[in-house]
Amino acid sequence: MLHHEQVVIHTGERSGLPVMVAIHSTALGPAAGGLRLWHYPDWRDGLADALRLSAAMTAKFAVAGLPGGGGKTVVVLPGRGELDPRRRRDVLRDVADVIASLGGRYATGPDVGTGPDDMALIGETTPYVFCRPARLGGSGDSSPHTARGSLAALRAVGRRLYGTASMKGLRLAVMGLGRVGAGLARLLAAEGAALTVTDIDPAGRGIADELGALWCPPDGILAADVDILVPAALGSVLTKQTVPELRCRAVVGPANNQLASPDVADLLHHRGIVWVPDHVVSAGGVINAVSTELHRVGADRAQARVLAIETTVDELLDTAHRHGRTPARAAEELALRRLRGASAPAGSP
Ligand code: PPY
Repeated sequence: MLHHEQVVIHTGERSGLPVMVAIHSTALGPAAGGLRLWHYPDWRDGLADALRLSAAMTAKFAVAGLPGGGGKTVVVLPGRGELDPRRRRDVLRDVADVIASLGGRYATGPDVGTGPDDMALIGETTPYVFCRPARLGGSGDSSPHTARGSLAALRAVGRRLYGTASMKGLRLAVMGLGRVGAGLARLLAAEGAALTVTDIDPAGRGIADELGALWCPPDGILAADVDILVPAALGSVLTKQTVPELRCRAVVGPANNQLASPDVADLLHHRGIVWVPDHVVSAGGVINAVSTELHRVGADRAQARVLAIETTVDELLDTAHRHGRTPARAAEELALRRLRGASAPAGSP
């Protein structure tokens, strides 16, 4: 797509760890995107993730029709375990310094490995942070909104494939029972979906029991005989090797970066499997945060914007069908159209 506008790699004064902020585009508005604290084999892998994830944030805003740009922060954690609380504070303060230095071109939020309390700490140094706890004036945990937005995307797919937006009786396999995955599984169970679920943490079995869902070991879920597969954990589950194993009619979930490479979207298409890009499905969290905290719309209007993901997916599937292309291509074209429109010089035809 486009080149990144700015990438900052700054070794934190306190933690000694490299803080990497990628600003992909501010063509539509100031950039936003979460802070990922995660383990990578090498810091360069973390940088590659920041570059990819920030570009996905640009597309997320553009397709959602919101005036925001794409950014992301990655801090590569050392070793394997969790950071101790003191070290974590140091990292968050270092991140806050870098964000403050960007003067509002970029605001952060939660991502893998971070949550509202981390945002509260960052907010002590810089105002450019979303999803602080409600008691501090933030919009709090974004995961329930991401789950609701994902359900909206599933309704559009349900309508196209089965003629009904209701999840009742549909067989869905949810991969990953973190905050978003478990929240979505709960919404689906409440609506009467037939669920199969998994997580790398065996404690997920407790959630399966609670929801009356079938538990499947993580390595079996991709081949589950279901209507829709719902990736809700870490990325790159769809590869040249795994696509031939799938037995579902659609893959629609909020996990970031589900495709190992962009051409996997074509493999899915050739197998007749509908794949809705993850940045479209997972937009609910950021839509709610930006709408309430930046655009200052009320909770109802923010919720309506989240639920509008259903119409967005409807339109993408329709465009894809009419033009014989993948929904991924349709989404990319829509994003590019909106970005080009924004960057046209004032007064140009
Ligand atoms: C994402 O949507 O992937 C995020 O990065 C989460 C987020 C949520 C709210 C504000 C900024 C980022």
